[in-house]
Amino acid sequence: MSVSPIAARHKGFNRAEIVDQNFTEFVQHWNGDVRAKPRDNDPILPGSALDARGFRELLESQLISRHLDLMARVLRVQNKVFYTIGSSGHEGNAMIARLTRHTDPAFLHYRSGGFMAERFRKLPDMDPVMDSALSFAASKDDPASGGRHKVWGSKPLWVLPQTSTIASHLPKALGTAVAIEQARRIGHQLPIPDDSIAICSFGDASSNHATAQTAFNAASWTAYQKLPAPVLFVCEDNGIGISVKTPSGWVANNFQHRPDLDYFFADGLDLAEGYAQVQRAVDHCRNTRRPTFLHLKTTRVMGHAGTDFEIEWRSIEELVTVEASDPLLRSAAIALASGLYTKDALLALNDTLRKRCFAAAEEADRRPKIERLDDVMAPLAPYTPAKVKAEAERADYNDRRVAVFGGEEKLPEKQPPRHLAIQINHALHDVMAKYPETLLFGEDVAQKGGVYTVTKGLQKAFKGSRVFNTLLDETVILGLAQGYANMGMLPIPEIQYLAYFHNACDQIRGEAASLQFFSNDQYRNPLVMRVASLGYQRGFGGHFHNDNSIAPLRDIPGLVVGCPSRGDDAATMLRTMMALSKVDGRVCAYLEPIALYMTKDLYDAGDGQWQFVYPAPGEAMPLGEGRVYDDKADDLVIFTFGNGVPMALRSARVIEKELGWKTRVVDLRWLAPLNDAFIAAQAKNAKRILVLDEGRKSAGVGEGVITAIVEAGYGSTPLERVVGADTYTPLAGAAFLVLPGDADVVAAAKKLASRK
Ligand SMILES: Cc1ncc(C[n+]2csc(CCOP(=O)(O)OP(=O)(O)O)c2C)c(N)n1
Ligand SMILES: [Mg+2]
Repeated sequence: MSVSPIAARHKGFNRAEIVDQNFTEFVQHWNGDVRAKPRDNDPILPGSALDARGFRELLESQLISRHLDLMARVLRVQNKVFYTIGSSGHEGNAMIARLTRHTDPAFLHYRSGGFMAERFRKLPDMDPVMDSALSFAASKDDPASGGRHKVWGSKPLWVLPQTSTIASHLPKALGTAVAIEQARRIGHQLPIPDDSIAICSFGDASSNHATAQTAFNAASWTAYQKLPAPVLFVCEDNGIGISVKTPSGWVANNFQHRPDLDYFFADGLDLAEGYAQVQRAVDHCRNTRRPTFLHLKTTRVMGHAGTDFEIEWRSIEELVTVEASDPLLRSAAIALASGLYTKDALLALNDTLRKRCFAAAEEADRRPKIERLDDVMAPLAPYTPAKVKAEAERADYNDRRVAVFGGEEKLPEKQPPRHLAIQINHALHDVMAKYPETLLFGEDVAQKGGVYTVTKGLQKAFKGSRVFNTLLDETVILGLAQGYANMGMLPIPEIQYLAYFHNACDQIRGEAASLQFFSNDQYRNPLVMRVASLGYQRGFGGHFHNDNSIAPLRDIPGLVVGCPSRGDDAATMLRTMMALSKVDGRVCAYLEPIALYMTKDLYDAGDGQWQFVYPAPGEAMPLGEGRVYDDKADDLVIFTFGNGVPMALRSARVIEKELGWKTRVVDLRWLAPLNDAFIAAQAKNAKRILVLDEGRKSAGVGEGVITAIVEAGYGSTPLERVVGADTYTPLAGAAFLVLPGDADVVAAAKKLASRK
């Protein structure tokens, strides 16, 4: 590419100013042939698929995007704007917005100013400039995130806000595409037209990310089986990621020949040329319902962000070359050559939009900011207890459950007490009967019924469109869940083992749990993630099947984490989690203690005391409510959960025999958020306290329990903690050296007894 003589004259430090000046000077110095002014419906240039009206609007969208960037650079230093990652060089993505509908859900790259400005045209009375300015200014009035982040997002325009983790939005975009198609098969009414497509844009460097690759792979895997997945992946290739160049030709080379991911190229630097190319990709995706990869050529001017002084690490020649590829220069040339604009008219348009962006930003700066912590957190974890309770206890689906369980007399509440695995299985049948929009999926959950047969029979009862195996990829499983949720369904994804949640943690941490926060609760992705969890398996050893760390779940803002230790609690907790999702849009993690799945006895072999009667619908467990065994006892109070509950109950017997103490066992049941008030109330009259936490010593639940006790003023109560060691769990019997056992609980009680 030849260096623009205009650009070459400018060797200054502030590239934003230079890029801005380049446009003006380019227009002033332009001296090509001018055609007769086209009418609205005429091609903008001979042979172009884009008409003059379309070009005029796209050009305006491009200029709005550019001037928002320029405004941000200027006002950032005045502390009026708090974000400077721009869209300059990528404004051609406006074509994608023009060629799609505002009801096609969009998950966008952070350089989507052009796309947004254009999509705003799809609905009347919307103002891309003011809305964007409010987001740049982190104003409470920002209609996308309420001032929580600079995001591209809009509820009426179906742009689900993205944070800045690159690639993490691809799995849920694919999930949304799959959900659009699956809705029909389960009789679910979509909130958007049936032939919608999901749009997902990202950068060239991001296309290499594992999370992106997993989405491409899953898209191909889907299409390979002739299943529809109408997702339009848009790779905005500017040839660089911050400062690392993408090898020339890599994106085309990497994606051109992927089976079942249909590749299209479009020149995003040239509206007249690129429009038909984008149109081909969009039409292909919409008509064939196949995953489509649109390789959109872009460039990046003005650096990665305002903080990126490219001149410090790139040669001026290179910078000038890049700046010469600015798509706005090409658009200016088209505008002038087509006769649509005179030089004066184009410069006037440029100036008008510059002023409009600055005026909006100054106005946004005068608008209120978030000033109270409560306001920051308001959309993070909405909770309407009365509604949740009513929904969890709602039992108006008797006909459906009778059909599912095979007759009135076969209803699970009419059966003898059973163990955890069976009661979870019953509870799943029940919630799937209750919520026709519920889907259950994961690895091996269908015909096999899961590794532990917990999901046995569900596929038969609810058919393959509602209960199905996914490919082996936790990131995709959780991406699919978000996609279904985005389309109004109530997904129950399964993670086969807790250790494998960690593979995909960001899908909950960075994405699902953050959506309500970053959209000011305008978007919700309710889901209940089931995870086979924790240690103590005797038959199936080793760390990865016995992972006992829930630390990565506990600190995810807004996430609800629960762990039932017995079958009846499992049912009532699941009902509440489903209701929390349905009513308040919450993301929930339901941890199933594997070692208790088949446990039937408590004290002695054959006593059957760890089996419980299935609670009939109508009963539910309030969020945060623990279960207390022997609430009058106060010599010793043991706080625990999961496997710790039967362990504590067994130990209590020994302790009574050996120390004469009456022990109260407190099953927390809900692990996040911890119910500090409940813990304090249980600690209040305790003479001594034991915290029994089967997780690891560091960052385990026990730390939270002890903090709640101390903060409530009971820190002087003699206290011991029995907790797993800070290590991975070894195979075979050695595992039990690592994990707390009955003997450790009794020993800790004796230690308390020996204290003065
Ligand atoms: C998972 C993750 N890793 C690292 C980053 C930091 N980061 C932000 S943008 C970026 C480069 C992205 O380049 P590309 O995908 O080409 O997009 P571009 O900025 O060029 O449009 C990096 C490394 C991030 N946001 N997310
Ligand atoms: Mg890039």
